[in-house]
Amino acid sequence: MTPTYIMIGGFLGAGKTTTVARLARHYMALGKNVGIVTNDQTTDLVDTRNLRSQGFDVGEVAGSCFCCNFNALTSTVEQLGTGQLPEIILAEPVGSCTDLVATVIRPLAQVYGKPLNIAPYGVILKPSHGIRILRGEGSGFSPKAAYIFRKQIEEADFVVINRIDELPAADVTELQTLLERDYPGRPIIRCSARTGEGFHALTEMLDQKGQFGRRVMDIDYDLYAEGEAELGWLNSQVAVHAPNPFALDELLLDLIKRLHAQLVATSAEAAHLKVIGLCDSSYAVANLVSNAAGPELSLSSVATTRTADVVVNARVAADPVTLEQLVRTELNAAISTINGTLTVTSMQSFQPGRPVPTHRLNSQ
Ligand SMILES: Nc1nc2c(ncn2[C@@H]2O[C@H](COP(=O)(O)OP(=O)(O)OP(=O)(O)O)[C@@H](O)[C@H]2O)c(=O)[nH]1
Ligand SMILES: [Mg+2]
Repeated sequence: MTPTYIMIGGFLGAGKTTTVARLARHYMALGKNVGIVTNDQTTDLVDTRNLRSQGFDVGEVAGSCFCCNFNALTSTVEQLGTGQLPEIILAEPVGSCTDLVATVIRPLAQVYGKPLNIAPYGVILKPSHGIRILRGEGSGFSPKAAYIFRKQIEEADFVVINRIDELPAADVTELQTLLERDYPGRPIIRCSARTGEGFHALTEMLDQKGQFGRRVMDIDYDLYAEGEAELGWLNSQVAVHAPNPFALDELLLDLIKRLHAQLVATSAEAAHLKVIGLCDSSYAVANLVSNAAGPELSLSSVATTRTADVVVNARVAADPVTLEQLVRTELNAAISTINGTLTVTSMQSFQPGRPVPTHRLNSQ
């Protein structure tokens, strides 16, 4: 059977990983083998740990985006499954990437050389920043980062308005109107990756066959590179030890609240700040998708422990040196509340470099 490649795009914190996990459960419930590929510009991905903790078969492309290391994407795909490729391959690109039709989807169809069904390319719209960008208001990011956000939608076969479980109905209607105004002809699906509301429409859309993955765009790579470089990127992993058992969920929430307070105080807009804490067989995840939205515990462990590994991934409109200082300070502060000690296993902070795609195919 020819494997199906489903790539779910969208801005940082839009809900890609949550959607991929729900889709994986959906296809597994139908009896299909599923493999997932995650992606980041460096190692220590919260998403990989999160999805593996949920029991999925996950391969990781860490160190560059799918578009800039196309061969790593295909070799990672080939390592999924046992002996043969899974029937469903779910791929999550980096949330600051665009031009993925020309650099990933067309090359998979035209260069890869092995048969794949390529599903329609869906992009998840992140309401917290999206509504401000589509209205033409300040989003907390510069116009260059907003350019990336808009380009992501432009190349989509369909757009998903996510988080309808919490969005006011008037905002959903407004988002739909703004999308229809600026991107006529894109099917729009309204759903909640968290509750599953609207998911049937998403899986039906993904099952469609036809002329998809063909919206190759004109794009200004200078602007794209400058927009990406305005984000500070930080991935770190620390080992926490405490003399007495502590609640893992509370530690993560305390840490993300502290980080949020500092971002607000320094007017550094969060694109996505995510933290996973792992102990024994339990794990918890806390997120901040925008300064206005505030922090939340998205997956609770209900665990008490004396030791945990904590992985922090931060994508923030701030320079990476400032971001690293802030994360180090707040990690120490949060861990001192449990009288714990902290060992930094890894700490990488940087600005994303200019995207230089392995392939860029204009032809349809
Ligand atoms: N309320 C609500 N929260 C959601 C929904 N989808 C995702 N979230 C939350 O939004 C946050 C970000 O979700 P992710 O799935 O990690 O987003 P992402 O697009 O993978 O983020 P990056 O990989 O960093 O680009 C998490 O806290 C999720 O729990 C939704 O439909 N409703
Ligand atoms: Mg993700």
